[in-house]
This record gives sequence, C-alpha cells and structure tokens, in this order.
Amino acid sequence: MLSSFLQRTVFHSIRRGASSRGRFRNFINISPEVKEALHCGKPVVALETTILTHGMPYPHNRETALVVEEIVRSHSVVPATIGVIDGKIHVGLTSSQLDQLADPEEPKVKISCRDLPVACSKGLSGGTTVSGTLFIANSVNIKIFVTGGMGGVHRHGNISFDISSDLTQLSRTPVGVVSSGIKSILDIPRTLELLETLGITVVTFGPSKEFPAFFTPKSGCYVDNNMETPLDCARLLDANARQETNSGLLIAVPIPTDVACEGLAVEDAIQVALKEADTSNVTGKEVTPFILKRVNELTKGESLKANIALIKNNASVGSKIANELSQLRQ
Ligand code: PSU
Ligand code: MN
Repeated sequence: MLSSFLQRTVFHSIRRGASSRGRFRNFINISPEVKEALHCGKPVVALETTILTHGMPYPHNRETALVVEEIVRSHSVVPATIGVIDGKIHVGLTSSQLDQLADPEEPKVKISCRDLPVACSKGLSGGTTVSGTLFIANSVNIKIFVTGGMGGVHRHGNISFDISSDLTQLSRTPVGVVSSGIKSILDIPRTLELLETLGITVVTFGPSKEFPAFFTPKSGCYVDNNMETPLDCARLLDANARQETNSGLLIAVPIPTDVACEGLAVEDAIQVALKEADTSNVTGKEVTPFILKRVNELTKGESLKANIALIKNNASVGSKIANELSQLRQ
C-alpha cells in the first residue's frame, strides 16, 4: 500500500519534471511589473521583508523598504519585494502592501521557509526571512537577492543549536545573496565554518578578503576569494548556474567605511543585549529581533543608521551584479 503510494508520487514527480516547483509557482502572486520583467529577461532583484516586520522600528522600516526599491530601480533593475499577506505569497509588493507589513499595529509573523505552509494555511501576514525569501525567489526564477545580513550560527550556538535556517536553505537554493555578511550579534567564525560544510561558495566584494562584520568592515576572519567588480560576481553566479550545483552563493559586501559604526561601541551593546536575552529567557525565532532592537536602543540609533546605509549600498551592488548577469546571458 505504502510502496504503491510512493511509486505513484515518484512517478508523478518524474513525469511532470519540475512539477513541484511549477505547481508551487501557481500559488504565488507576482506583480505585473515583476512578471513582465521575468518574462522579458530583464534584471530582477529579490528583497526580503522580515527586515521590515521584525528588523527595524517604524517608520524607518517602511522608509528603508521604499528607498531600497528606488535604488534598485535607479539601476534599471526591477525590485521584487517578497512577503506574505493574508496567507498569500507576493513577489513584488504594492506600496499599500508594504505599508501593511510595516505597520506596527498589525499582527505579523516572521516567516522562514518552514513557516510558509503555516502562514498560508492559516491566512497569516508576515515578513519572509532570508530562508523564506530564497525559496520563493528561486521558485519564480529570480537569481539575485539583496539583504542587510543573513542569519547564521548564534553565539554559543554550539551549545544552544540556535543556527539560522538561512544557512541550510542557501545550501539548497541556487541564488546569490548579496549581504554585509552576517550580523556581528552572531558567531562569525563558526558561521563561516558551517557555510563551508554546507558547500556554500562565499566571497567578499571589493579589494579585501576580510569577511565583513555587518556594522563594521572588519571581522578578523578571512575568506579565500574576493570579487573585485560586479562583472566578476556575475561571472561567478553564471558559473554556479552552469555547474548546476544547486547551492547558493554568498557575496559579502563590507559596509562603506564612512558610515561604519565604532566596532567597540557596538560590541559592548551586543554583549549587554545578549545577556538580557538570556536573563529574559528569549529563545528561538525571537532572539534575532530582540537583539537587533536592543542594540539599536543601546547605541542610540547608531546601529540602525549603519544598518540602513549598508542595505542601500548592498542594493546598489546587487543591482549592478543583476545588470551584468543579464548582459552575460544575452
Ligand atoms: N539580519 C539583520 N536584520 C534582520 C535579519 C537578519 O540584519 O532583520 C533577519 C533576516 O530576515 C534573517 C533573519 O533571515 O533575521 C534570521 O533570523 P533567525 O536568526 O531567527 O533565523
Ligand atoms: Mn534561531
């Protein structure tokens, strides 16, 4: 009985080829602008929304989302901001949908890949994390995704096992993530080790091989390769696609030095926030939003300023890469 069920399932998936992705695509609402761009092979960049719902305070969250979209457009690239509204997955949000997600009065969930079925079946609204956004972007064939920072191994994650599903999702999704590495609230050396274990190509963008520490360009950790230009990054993405590794890439862009935070001041704030999270028993998916909020409060908005500046810079770098990639493929 079971085996015939399995046979049928396997048979169906083979017969329909990329069927599961194809069918999933039918559940996604793609905005007319993004649909047209994908259809004509114009460059498109995916953007996440947890940053909007859980990463930044109002009204900075809304303003940043709009400015980032504008930056992408200024490079003649189409922004595809991804989120879930009333149980429907959207690729390309209208400004009123962005408002709804940014509104602190509206209840919203943080949606990683594993939360998608729950959000959709219960009709919830929320921001998609890097993991959720990656999955959706790939389903509609968007190959570049810009964000501030990816999730990673939390400090003491070797004991708590608090490791973001962003890492595992990237390891099985052939999309290039452009981010300022991972936030220094995390354990950068262990995250780099895990990225290696998971087979994820990691490069830095620019002249240095030093992996950025989000708020500052320096982490003291080095990767093997840097990409000097957007064209180099596009060639890398193209090679990854041709090799059909099926795994993603991380392009780590250091924060521009003129807007970087004082490393020590941020580190002090992180230490305080981590202790508070521990004593207040903050666990699971609440940890990252809690620490981001407290670090922002403790640095009197300095960390938020840096966060916004680096996302804007990443949007510009990601858009240039998207343009180069689309040129390569013509
Ligand atoms: N880093 C940031 N701001 C954020 C996040 C990360 O600088 O808002 C969000 C991203 O959406 C990321 C998620 O995917 O936090 C990771 O959460 P967790 O550690 O619970 O997996
Ligand atoms: Mn976690």
